[in-house]
Amino acid sequence: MRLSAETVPPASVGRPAYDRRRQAAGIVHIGIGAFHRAHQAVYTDDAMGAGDRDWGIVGVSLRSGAVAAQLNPQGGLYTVATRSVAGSSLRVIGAVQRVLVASEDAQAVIDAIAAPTTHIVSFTVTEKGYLRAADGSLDLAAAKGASSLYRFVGAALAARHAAGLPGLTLLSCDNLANNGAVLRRLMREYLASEQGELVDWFEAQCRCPATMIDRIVPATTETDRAVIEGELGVRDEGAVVTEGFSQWVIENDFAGPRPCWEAVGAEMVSDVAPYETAKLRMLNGAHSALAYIGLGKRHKFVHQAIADPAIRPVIERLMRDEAAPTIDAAPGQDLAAYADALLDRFANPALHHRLIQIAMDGSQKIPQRWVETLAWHQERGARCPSIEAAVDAWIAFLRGGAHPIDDPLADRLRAAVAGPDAMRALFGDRGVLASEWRPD
Ligand code: CS2
Repeated sequence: MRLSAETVPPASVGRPAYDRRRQAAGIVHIGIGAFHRAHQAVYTDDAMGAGDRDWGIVGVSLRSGAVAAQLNPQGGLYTVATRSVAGSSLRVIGAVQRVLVASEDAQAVIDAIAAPTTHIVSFTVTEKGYLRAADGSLDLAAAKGASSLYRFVGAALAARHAAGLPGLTLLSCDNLANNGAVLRRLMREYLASEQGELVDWFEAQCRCPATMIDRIVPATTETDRAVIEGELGVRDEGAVVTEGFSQWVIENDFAGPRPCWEAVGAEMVSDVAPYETAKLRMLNGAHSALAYIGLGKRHKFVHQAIADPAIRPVIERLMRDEAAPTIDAAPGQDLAAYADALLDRFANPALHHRLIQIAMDGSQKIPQRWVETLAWHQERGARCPSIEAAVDAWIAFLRGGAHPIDDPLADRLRAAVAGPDAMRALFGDRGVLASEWRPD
């Protein structure tokens, strides 16, 4: 038996506190992976539970039909399992109404975004999904391709404009520095090239707030599904597993209506940058270091790597002595306490967060996680021994052959580390990740 609207879960399992059938879809979410289901969809479910209405989510997968096959037969329902040393709790989330697959039905995606009830299009398409060229501008050839977010949003904006409908809020929930401004610039570049007549309307009618999103969500495994089936009494193909902690800081700059996410734990602020920078350089920077250093020492999971006495001090220094000083903290933002909390979160043995999952797409992650910190210190004549150790571990990982390199720039990375001076080939003047930071 699959999870469905008819399922009566055990009393300990949370469930939607509102009438799902009466909600219009106010949000289209592009990139409906585990992270969205364990994070933004939970806030939205809470907001509707607290009395907000019509914020159902239409999920979109750009390429694969896997999530649609998991969720559509369950009417969009799925379980979030929260796991810590204190125990596990389950909750059924009802915010997602259905999942569309863009590669199978592009028009349905465009229609969903162009629907008058839609006010927000949110994104978790990962760093590479923004289709940036090496210099940060839009890779136009890729942006015209079949699985480009820009094509769908561009076509839907044209339909809204033609129908006299208002613009939209485009909400990036990916780990990019200045994610809102980046999305705005890239979307504008796409429109300027393909649909020039929409540029002014886009700028006047649409908003792209910045966000800092944080929750550790390992990929769900078959074992997770089996355990959850035991607890739930029915099979849930769409279940996700996560930690107790969750944070969402959002720039309060929306084009139209939005859920009252701040009533259910999100923070609406005028400037997300201090939170976003701290998260990218401390949490994600430490994560990537744990991944490459940990894999080099044959660990499999984050909690194992952080427990290794040879690794933990490197990670502590990376967060406290290298990343934290580069951050211009907001009033009340305590970076030392943040580092303490992160060490506890990494140590959570109830989550089996694979290092290899974090090691993926290094070329897309390392600039905002490590290189900005390296450059900040270099400008002041200082060095970052921990991040430098992490860079060495990345190079060893790329050279090692023990794991396949899952990265959109895999070929260029492989070529760069094949030569004698991998550091220069990666980070030097014309290196794959050339930036303001120069290795010596
Ligand atoms: C991780 C992130 O896979 C990765 O690269 O660093 O997904 C991380 O778990 C999240 O950003 C936590 O909010």
